[in-house]
Amino acid sequence: MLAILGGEPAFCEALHVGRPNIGKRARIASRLNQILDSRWLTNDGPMVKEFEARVAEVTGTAHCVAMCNATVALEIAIRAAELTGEVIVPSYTFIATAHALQWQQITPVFADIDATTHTLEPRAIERMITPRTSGILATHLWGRAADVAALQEIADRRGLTLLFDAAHAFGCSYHGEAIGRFGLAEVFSFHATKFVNSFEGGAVVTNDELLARKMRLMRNFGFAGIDRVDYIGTNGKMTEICAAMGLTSLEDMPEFVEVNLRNYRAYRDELTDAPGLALLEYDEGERNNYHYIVVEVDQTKTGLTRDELVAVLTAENVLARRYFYPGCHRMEPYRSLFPHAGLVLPVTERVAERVLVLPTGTAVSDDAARTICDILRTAIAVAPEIRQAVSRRAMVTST
Ligand code: T4K
Repeated sequence: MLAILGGEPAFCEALHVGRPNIGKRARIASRLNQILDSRWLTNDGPMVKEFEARVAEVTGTAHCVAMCNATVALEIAIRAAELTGEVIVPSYTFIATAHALQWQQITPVFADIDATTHTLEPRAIERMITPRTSGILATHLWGRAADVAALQEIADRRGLTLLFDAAHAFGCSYHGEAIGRFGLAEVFSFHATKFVNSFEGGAVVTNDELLARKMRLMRNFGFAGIDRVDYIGTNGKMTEICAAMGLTSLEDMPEFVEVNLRNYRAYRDELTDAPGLALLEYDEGERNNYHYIVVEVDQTKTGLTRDELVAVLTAENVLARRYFYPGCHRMEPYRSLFPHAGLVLPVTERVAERVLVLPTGTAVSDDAARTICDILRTAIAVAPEIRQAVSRRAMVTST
């Protein structure tokens, strides 16, 4: 019996979305010892340099500038690219994409997404361009590439700079070419919850040498030498310990992909005939990291809302997420600044109400994935009972 109806939870230990992939411990430990022995802990040390070289190699880019996290990396990339005024972004993304602009007084202008890919819809971008627009910052959501060719065509035709938030897309490709090589620059996240992690970390990759040089100055207070500051800068440096974790994660990438792919296929097979649950599929002709298991819930067929299914899973100790609900435009400061933004974001609003992200990664087995699908299918089969149980719970918690 389902836990929400009074049964025992399927899992004793919680299964989280975002549980980190941990590379080989012995390698992490030996790198840590190397760092401690060398007494070089941060400030562009040897591990950071090695990490940058490996990331540039994997992405086939000329320059990689590692940073303390992707949010700072986005801020620095935006500043180094000299974006001003307004920049077009999706609202259906992590809040950092918008904040990185607003933080430096650049207005994020939210454009709608494509209902199938969940990435920026090129025609929606065209509608939002004004004389103040200086660029487009597109997200490769769930690691699936945005419509790079269409975005580049618009950027070229309208004289805009194109940047990519590639936080989810390390190790992925677009038309067979590694993500990292598109637009003026692309930004990866190596946060703990990402496919490849460095505890906290991020990087900008680019083929533009001048931009890379500027970003190196900017991430280190603008220092161009001892006692010499050439530029306004901040502290965006990656530490040696983070680079050590990042290097170890990079070595274990093939294993992470293998596990993610196995889990993705288990979810796909099990959900094929689940009414109202559509798994977002990866194009197996591309390189993918398969790091996000994304399901769209069609309430008219499941008889349950996405949020009711989240309640069912939570009772079973499966901590699914509603990424990226409710959309940046419904969060502050954007909700107050642009109270009517939703009017031009119908797809964003619909997708944000329907998406459910399920656990995967090396902390999750394919058997666990099958059990999760079983729970979902069982819940749908007894939808009226579930609805009652969820509303009873809501009443109890509100009194
Ligand atoms: N652009 C995009 C498109 C992004 O998705 C992100 C980050 C960024 C930019 C900015 O990158 P960074 O500046 O962070 O490098 C999490 C991550 O913190 C965030 O990095 C990530 N996107 C976002 C999608 O997910 P929250 O608010 O969901 O975090 P939290 O604390 O709720 O954790 C998520 C799940 O992971 C939970 O189920 C718990 C689990 N978890 C988390 C950590 C940190 C673990 O099991 N172990 C851990 O160590 O944002």
